Amino acid sequence: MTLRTSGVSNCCVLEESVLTSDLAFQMAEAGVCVLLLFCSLFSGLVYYINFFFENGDKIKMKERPNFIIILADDIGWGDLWTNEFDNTTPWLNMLKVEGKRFTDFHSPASTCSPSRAALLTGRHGLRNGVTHNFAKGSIGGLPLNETTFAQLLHDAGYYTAMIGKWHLGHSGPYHPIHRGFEYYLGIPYSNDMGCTDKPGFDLPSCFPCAQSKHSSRKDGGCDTKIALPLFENQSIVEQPLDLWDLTEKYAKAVATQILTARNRRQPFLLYVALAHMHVPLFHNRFLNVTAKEAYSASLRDMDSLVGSIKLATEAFSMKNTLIWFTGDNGPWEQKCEFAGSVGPFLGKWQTSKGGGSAKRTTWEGGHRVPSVVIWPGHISPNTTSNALLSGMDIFSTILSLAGVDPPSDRHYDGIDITHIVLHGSDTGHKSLMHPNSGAAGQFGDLQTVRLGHYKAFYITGGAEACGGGSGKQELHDPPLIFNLNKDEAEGSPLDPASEEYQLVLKEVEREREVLLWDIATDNVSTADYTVSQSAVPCCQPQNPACRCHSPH
Ligand SMILES: *[C@@H]1O[C@H](CO)[C@@H](O)[C@H](O)[C@H]1NC(C)=O
Ligand SMILES: *[C@@H]1O[C@H](CO)[C@@H](O)[C@H](O)[C@H]1NC(C)=O
Ligand SMILES: *[C@@H]1O[C@H](CO)[C@@H](O)[C@H](O)[C@H]1NC(C)=O
Ligand SMILES: *[C@@H]1O[C@H](CO)[C@@H](O)[C@H](O)[C@H]1NC(C)=O
Ligand SMILES: *[C@@H]1O[C@H](CO)[C@@H](O)[C@H](O)[C@H]1NC(C)=O
Ligand SMILES: [Ca+2]
Repeated sequence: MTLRTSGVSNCCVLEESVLTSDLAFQMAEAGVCVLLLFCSLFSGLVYYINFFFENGDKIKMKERPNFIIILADDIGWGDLWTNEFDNTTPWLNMLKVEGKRFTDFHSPASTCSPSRAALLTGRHGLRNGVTHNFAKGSIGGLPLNETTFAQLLHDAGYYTAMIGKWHLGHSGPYHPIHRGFEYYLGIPYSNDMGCTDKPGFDLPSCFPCAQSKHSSRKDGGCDTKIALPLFENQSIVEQPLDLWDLTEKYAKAVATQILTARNRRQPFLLYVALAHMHVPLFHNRFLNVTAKEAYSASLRDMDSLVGSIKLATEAFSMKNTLIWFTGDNGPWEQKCEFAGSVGPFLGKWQTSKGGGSAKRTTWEGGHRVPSVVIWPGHISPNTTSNALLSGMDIFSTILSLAGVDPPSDRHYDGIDITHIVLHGSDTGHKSLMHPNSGAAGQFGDLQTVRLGHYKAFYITGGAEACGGGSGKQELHDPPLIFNLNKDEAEGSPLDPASEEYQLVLKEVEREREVLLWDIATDNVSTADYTVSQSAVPCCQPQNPACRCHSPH
């Protein structure tokens, strides 16, 4: 079978002849953006497709499943599978219909670095040492004696690659290439931590990168001096990167990595940490949208990238692939129309005092995130679980499915939920603690406790709201307790004199003591948060804005 393409129009002919009508129909639904993305994806890969067909269709993969973990940035619970945005996300809607959706799933923290560290290690920040965000100039990162699921799967024979945002220390041995990933393409931290030549939508809006030493300026957190770098392995291949073709680059890299694993006849782990939905927002570069439409255009762009990841597994017959999509924390409310939706989880007790109740807080909007998992033939399609779950469970669950044991000289907070994923059980965590993530208290301290459908706060505090206000930190002894079954908006705490309150309080205290004691007697790590100018990624220090271009 020989396929040839020369540009978009031929590419679309290729699709019609190769794809089943079912898939073509789904793609039509997903709209022009996906088609274009898909075309550009495959126009670069026809060589590989030729190679693949000529080498025989029936390459047998080992029994162990492939894993693709897709982590969105700052996405809101209400951004997916709600009426508000349903027309915007056809591919993620398809994931929901083909897989299992989790409605009570929580990011391990409500800000980037701690959430990602806990996802990769299955341990709270109090154990793995990462309790707040790393900076552009951080010399440290996720402590080196913490073990990521990528290291464990790699050691067990998996091909491992990461595409996207790391934010766990990029300097020296902290770079993803030393933390279990054989290949890396992505940005070392958030996409607002450096300028680009064509800035995306942000508040305040940012200037392009400086062109000369004299034109550099600083404004409202936007730095025009250090451009956002794109790394491939340990090399900066583009600085500043072009936000507007990042989606396409990531889509191509995903397909190439899947093919690499296939050619090596190894099961694979792909960790795809999207730049979407963090500000600055960007979208398909063929669209021209207003600020008001920027969020949904970006959401659609993210959805098309998820679609091309799914299509790549199908196009290369990698049916034995589990894809798990979730988010790292809730919406960044302070960014107003450029922030996502918390859905019904309004955190009313907090907002009535003037603070924001999403990202950086332990209100539901801060850490309850969308989550769905598919694995054709293994996970019942179109099912939902309301079990209390955490992003840390991904660690224990994929290791269990791969038959890999994590190191036994430390304790884990994630649980193996294969019984929920595969067998329809609905029993998750009895209790789950949420770490302080910037809005109140010491970073990382576990002062918010979920117990069944109850939630207790020993400390409250608001993040900055759209328009500026932020609620003051308040200690609560006895804690505020909400019944989420009756009050998902966390508006009115239970009466401390009630029998219900007293029963819940006893159990909350017990669960919290057990966990804190367990952490106190565990092997825990400490992260180095020292900052140095020398650690800032800069391809050409003598150039304004650290500019350089890749050779290709
Ligand atoms: C990235 O590193 C891997 C592993 O060392 C290597 O196989 C691959 O060729 C590298 N890719 C690039 C573009 O440097
Ligand atoms: C985008 O739309 C605006 C308003 O509709 C228009 O003024 C502008 O020229 C358009 N830009 C491009 C590049 O088409
Ligand atoms: C999925 O489940 C929902 C709710 O149970 C149902 O309304 C819908 O028709 C199902 N969709 C498919 C494609 O089976
Ligand atoms: C901590 O590490 C030491 C040395 O590796 C080990 O002997 C001990 O059992 C570990 N503690 C826990 C709680 O796993
Ligand atoms: C990491 O190393 C430090 C210092 O050697 C040690 O105290 C800690 O227990 C180690 N962490 C783990 C998880 O083993
Ligand atoms: Ca984030």
